[in-house]
Amino acid sequence: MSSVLSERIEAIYRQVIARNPGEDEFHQAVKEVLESLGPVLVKYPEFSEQKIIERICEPERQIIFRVPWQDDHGEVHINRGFRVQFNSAIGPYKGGLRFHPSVYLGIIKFLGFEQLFKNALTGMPIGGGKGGSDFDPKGKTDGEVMRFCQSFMTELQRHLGEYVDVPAGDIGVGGREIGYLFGQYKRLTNRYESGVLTGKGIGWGGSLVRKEATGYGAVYFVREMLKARKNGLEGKTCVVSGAGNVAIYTMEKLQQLGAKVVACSDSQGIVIHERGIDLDLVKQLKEVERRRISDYAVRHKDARYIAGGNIWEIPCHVAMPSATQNELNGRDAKMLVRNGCIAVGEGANMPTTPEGVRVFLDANIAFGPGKAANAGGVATSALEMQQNASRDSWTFDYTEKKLDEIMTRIHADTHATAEEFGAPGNYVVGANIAGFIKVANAMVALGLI
Ligand code: NDP
Ligand code: 2IT
Repeated sequence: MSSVLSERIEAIYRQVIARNPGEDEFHQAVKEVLESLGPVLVKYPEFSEQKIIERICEPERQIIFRVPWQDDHGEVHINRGFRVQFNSAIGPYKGGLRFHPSVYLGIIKFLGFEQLFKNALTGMPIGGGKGGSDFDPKGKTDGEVMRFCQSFMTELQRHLGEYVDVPAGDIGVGGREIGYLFGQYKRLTNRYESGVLTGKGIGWGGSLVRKEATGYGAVYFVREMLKARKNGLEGKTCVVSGAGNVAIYTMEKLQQLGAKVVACSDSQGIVIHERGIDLDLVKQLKEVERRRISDYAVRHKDARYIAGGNIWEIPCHVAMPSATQNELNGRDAKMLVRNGCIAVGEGANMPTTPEGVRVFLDANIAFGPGKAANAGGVATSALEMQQNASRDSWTFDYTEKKLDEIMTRIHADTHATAEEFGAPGNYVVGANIAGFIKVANAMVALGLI
């Protein structure tokens, strides 16, 4: 990169920090993308003239609202709701809702920023957005979660629509929450507008494979990375962090493809089961009983539970961080490399710190960044929107085949883009550039809006 160019990109980054103080995760996500863009500006001078990077870093709209609700004892609680509508150049805003006590504007903005490039990579007509709340669903009754979701949607509904903004799930938002949110949207608008939310139940407008899609897709991406290196998943030992939606279906597909998953986790600790994780039990504990992963070791005496343990200390060939941002740091990455890890696929959004990413790239590990590797979830959301628009529902096999094709194509695109821009094998550069170019071209075509 010429020094003039790097100075220009540096200046843009400094401006992002100044305009968005205290939003560390957003700064981190922006920095990683900007670091990839030097060669793009050389090839496409119109992107500089039109100030595309500056515009892309500024969300189109940011909505923050009060969410009052009552618990089962009649006590009043007030949470904060967010929706950041980041970019609609290639389609309506699309992206999940996160309910977690750590949520603040910086988290939602980082997720929205990642989302707009990820969505472009899917090849589907969806823009980028993200939302959520600092509400903590843990320990709440179904009634409390329902009342919270109804209050949240009472405000959010005015900003949504199948051609406007289409939320889905993320941490703390699964099938139960999408049901309550959709019910309230339907009641307030008096419209059965199926395409306004994705991740719906199969009996009321949902798509088969959406529940499995993020995890399955991430494994397909790893399969493709290994294939490019003349290797495969059969017989590999894997470690998957988290025990939520993404982690569960990552483990399921790894097992289906002949790999052995020896550990998973939740925010309290890790469980190690050398003969292979019993996925039916994880599903029962997490999807049905909503319990802690520590209970796994209560029911399987030959499994080990370590409270507060570090899952990346467990030797494995393939690591799939599938819990949350910045859960795998430089030290963890070094340990994984030392222990023989050959591939990392990010099921979560930005789970690896910048230092960790550097370690993996320097060690020539096959590293699939979240933007590319976890795009299968939102891609299948777009397939759900297609089915809703045509009032159709596809079979599991047909939908899964489409997901596989999309992930295989995202791998090929990001691989080829990395090569074209002088960084062969670097999927971080490949994903950032391929996603950016699609959005930037649309923004140029649509004029200064
Ligand atoms: P879930 O709520 O289903 O599961 C989240 C899992 O991660 C739980 O095991 C949770 O443990 C753990 N976790 C959450 N926050 C933390 C934390 N701060 N520290 C440690 N562990 C934590 O969410 P999903 O599986 O849907 O999401 C997981 C990741 O995947 C997120 O980064 C999300 O953005 C990303 N993602 C999700 C997609 C989807 O379709 N759902 C699509 C693409 C990416 P505990 O229960 O103890 O809190
Ligand atoms: O991070 C993500 O891609 C998601 N949480 C899924 C978004 C979606 O709209 O399906």
